[in-house]
Amino acid sequence: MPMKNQDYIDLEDRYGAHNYKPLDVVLTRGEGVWVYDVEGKRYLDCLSAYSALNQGHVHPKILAAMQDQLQKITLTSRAFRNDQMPLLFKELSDLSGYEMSLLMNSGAEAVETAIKLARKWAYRVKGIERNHAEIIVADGNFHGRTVTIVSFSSDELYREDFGPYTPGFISVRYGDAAAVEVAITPNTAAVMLEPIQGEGGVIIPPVGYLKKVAEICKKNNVLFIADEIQTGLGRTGKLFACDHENVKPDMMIIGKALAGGFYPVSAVLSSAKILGLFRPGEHGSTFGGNPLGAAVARTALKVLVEEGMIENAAAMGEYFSEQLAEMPQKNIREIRSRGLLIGVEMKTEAGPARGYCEGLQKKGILAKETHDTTIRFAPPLIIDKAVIDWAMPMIRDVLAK
Ligand code: IF1
Repeated sequence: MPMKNQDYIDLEDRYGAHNYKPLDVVLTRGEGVWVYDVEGKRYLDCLSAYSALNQGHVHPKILAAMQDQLQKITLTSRAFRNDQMPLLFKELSDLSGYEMSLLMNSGAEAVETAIKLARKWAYRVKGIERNHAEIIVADGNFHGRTVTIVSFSSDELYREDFGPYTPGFISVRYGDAAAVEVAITPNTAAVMLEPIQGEGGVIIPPVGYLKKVAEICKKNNVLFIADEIQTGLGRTGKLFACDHENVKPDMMIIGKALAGGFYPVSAVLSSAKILGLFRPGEHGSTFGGNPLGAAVARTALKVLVEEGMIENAAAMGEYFSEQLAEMPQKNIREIRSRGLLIGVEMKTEAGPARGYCEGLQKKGILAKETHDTTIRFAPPLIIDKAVIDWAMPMIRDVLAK
């Protein structure tokens, strides 16, 4: 007897830590916007691994690049050099306009890197007394799971049992630039924000917020750090979500789709003045900048740009959101979207978002709730109008129930 969905679920429950509550679908294959479970059922992926799959599942060109690199060399460590990482540095710089970058693996590691760098800048350049640097963050933030990062989370679920906490963070209301200004002290090193809060529920700040925060930072000699791990690399219809306001943060953090879902690659992008502060030995990672990840990321960036995925995200995002807005709205409180990052907040009386995601799953659409009331739709950026037209009647059915 071949194993069924439930057999895998039982094994996972029995032998794996229970730090997740996934939908009960066991995927075994993916192709473009589609995924298939172990019983052969097809689903439209409307989560894209939280935006790590902007290029779609198993993009053939990224696959070829990975297979090619796998046969050459996978890991050198940074004790030696490799011939892929420098090309990725150059291509990242050409694409983003930032002078330099530093490569890590997970998003949380890149966030930690940015925090370390901001503190170092505070002591070495700004002249803040050592161990006194403060970083301003926003209520409702999500930047990862390390102890330092959960230290400034406002979600008790992420934080409660994991103290003692790392000091040096001040959290202010998201979307309120004046609150940032009030929180600045002579010890402020940086302000770190998501341009749109993903986990927070696709919270889009008021127009002008990022611009104002950037100006406040500049005026007060404070670094502005954008966490674009989820919003970057085309998700919102521009390369970076900050581009919608023509804001260029002092540090830009990216991850997820940087390697198209094939491999964990993250990066901090910045100026030579800031990134140049790290001296040999002060920071690093066994796998960071490895040739396999670098080769994969180079191709993942290339297809993102050359195949017009960023423009497609803008066009299809608009179409998807319009279609959602035309549906019966009796259960819907608000639709928030930028490009293909779409949050549908349900009315509280309409019941938990989880139930709607389970309803969508039955129809062959995979979406994930965030918090109790918001359904997030974030398909790969290669989705087309025909697929949206296929999905929409089912989304309408489920959301109108
Ligand atoms: C999980 C959430 C999304 C991120 C931003 C840093 C990181 C993330 C803006 C850390 C990661 C992930 C982590 C993943 C689920 C997912 C998530 F619901 F948990 F919050 F996307 F919304 N900055 N987000 O969104 O990156 O270290 O994970 O590579 O299950 O924790 P990472």
